Amino acid sequence: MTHCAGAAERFPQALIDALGRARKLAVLTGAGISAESGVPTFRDAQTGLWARYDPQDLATPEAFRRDPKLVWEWYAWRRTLVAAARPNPGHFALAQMQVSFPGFALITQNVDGLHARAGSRDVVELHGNIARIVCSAGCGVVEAFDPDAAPPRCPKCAAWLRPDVVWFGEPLPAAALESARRAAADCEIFFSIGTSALVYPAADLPRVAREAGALLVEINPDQTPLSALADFALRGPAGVVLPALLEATERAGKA
Ligand code: BV8
Ligand code: ZN
Repeated sequence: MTHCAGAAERFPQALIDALGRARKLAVLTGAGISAESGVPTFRDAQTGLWARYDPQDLATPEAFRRDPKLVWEWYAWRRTLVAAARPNPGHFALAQMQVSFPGFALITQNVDGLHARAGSRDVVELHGNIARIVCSAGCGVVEAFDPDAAPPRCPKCAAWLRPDVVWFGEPLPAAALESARRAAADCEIFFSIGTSALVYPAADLPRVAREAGALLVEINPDQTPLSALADFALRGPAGVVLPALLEATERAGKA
């Protein structure tokens, strides 16, 4: 069921009723929820200097081995974008939902840390966090390094430092993936918000939830491969739809 939702629009009553009864929600977010904070999505044309690179070519161990300086500078540019960004009403609505619903799991593919900055707790970061810097040879998180080196070297073993994100071809953190799969299997309503549903294994999670009997709600201005599977496809920007949905749920006497 597709629904063009926005602040002025009414939501399907069946969705409001389901939210009124639900105790356990699981939410998966992608780059789209940070679009209204000014953080380019993964499949947006990168702006300026980076317009000629495909993020999927740069977010790989091969690219880092081939040209560590280019990859390090791409992430340094993205870190400045993220540091200048502010959480938007979509992030804040999810932080509010975590308070309103007894069971609420927030799983993100994003590496920008904006959910935590909006007040969400226990965020499951499937693809890591761009603000954390680690040794590429496994010494762990490195707090202090030469700001002018691109990339800097590990103070312990002199290997290149890298952002603590999951590159294509790398496994996701096992604990994060396990907790995301458990939340998806256990929830009554699963939200897929601002993701093109193309990157695995994150893109498996809505199907895990659906097969376990959950209602599937998609919030995205565009169609995705998941839309046909969704019980409710809310067509609109997350920063508008989520606050409106939360308000409609509160008006109906829940949350
Ligand atoms: C792995 C961190 C195995 C880095 C990222 C099947 C099973 C397993 C793996 C695979 C598989 N098939 C293929 C693979 C390989 C690959 C993969 O999935 N490839 C895809 C492209 C086919 N997967 C992997 O490599 C994963 N690793 O499986 O390893 C393994 C196991 C053991 C041992 C060794 C190996 C790793 C995947 C993680 C890659 N890292 N990010 C970084 O950020 O630099 S993924 C990257 O894409 C970002 O995290 C991003 O979040 C993610 C997904 O993109 P989206 O978030 O969906 O963003 P996108 O731009 O695509 O879409 C935005 C959406 O928002 C759009 O739909 C748009 O309409 C919408 N939107 C726009 N504005 C708004 C909005 N929505 C709401 N409101 C708005 N205002
Ligand atoms: Zn090291």
